[in-house]
Amino acid sequence: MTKGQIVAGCLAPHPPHLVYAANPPQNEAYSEGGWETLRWGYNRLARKLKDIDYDAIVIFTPHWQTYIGTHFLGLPQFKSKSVDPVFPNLFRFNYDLKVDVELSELMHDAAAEAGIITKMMRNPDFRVDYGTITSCHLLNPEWDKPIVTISSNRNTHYYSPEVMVEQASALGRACAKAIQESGKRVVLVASHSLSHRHFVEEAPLPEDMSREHIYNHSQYVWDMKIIEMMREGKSREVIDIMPEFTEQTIAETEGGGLIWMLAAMGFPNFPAEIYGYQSVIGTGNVVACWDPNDETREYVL
Ligand code: 2X7
Ligand code: FE2
Repeated sequence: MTKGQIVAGCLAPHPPHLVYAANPPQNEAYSEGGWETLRWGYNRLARKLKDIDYDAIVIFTPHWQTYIGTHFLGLPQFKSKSVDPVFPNLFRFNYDLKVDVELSELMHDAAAEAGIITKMMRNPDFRVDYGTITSCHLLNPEWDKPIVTISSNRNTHYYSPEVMVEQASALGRACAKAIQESGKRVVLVASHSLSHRHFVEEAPLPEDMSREHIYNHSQYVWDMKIIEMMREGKSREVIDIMPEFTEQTIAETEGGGLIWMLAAMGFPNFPAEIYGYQSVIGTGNVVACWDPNDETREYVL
């Protein structure tokens, strides 16, 4: 069997606002639009992924929070309604998704072998988190590929951001090994924002773009620093300063997604493709892709 491989790694933020703004038939809320800079960037990345031959999406989300170990979706189908606990006015999404259980089990086993505490989620009534649904919907609105969701073990809060770097890196290495063994071509997704201080009052019309801006300038400067390093191919250095970035901007990197993904990709030293940066309720969000193929990697923005 030919070795499996990671064919792309995406940093894909999941504010439910982006799905709300796009008005897909699965979502019950209705909007007049909004956050086009991010949504158009997502559209472009989704078009790129259509041209890549791949078997499954593996997504790591900070909104499936597990306190004992790392959990993996473990049934072939999950179907329900996902309601955002903070924004039920924006996000009530009817999903019906397929899981690559074989790949999920291989990653689970490789992680367990590496000494990581793991569990397969086999509860048919389990409600898939809105991070998974938002990022997967925006990257693949057709939902025509199976996915695997990996939970975020709360190392940052239970221990420290430094421990998260160690743990999420070990998980990334284990997942990469499992993907190689699987023979499959896989897209990895780290589902999260960058800086994460946000407003505590919603505008009367959530999509009123005259109200949208980054929460504060220091947060913006930090986000730009991280994005510049991504562009320069300094992914190892991004992880080195991640604990400080996470603490200074309360960044959603705390969940471990980007660390996991870059570790699985062997800390690439080629430039990330940048598809768009915009704030959502004051948080900083970038859509980015690491394309390991020299022939197809682009300078997007
Ligand atoms: O989960 C989120 C997020 N990460 C960023 C912005 C707005 C809402 O939800
Ligand atoms: Fe989030």
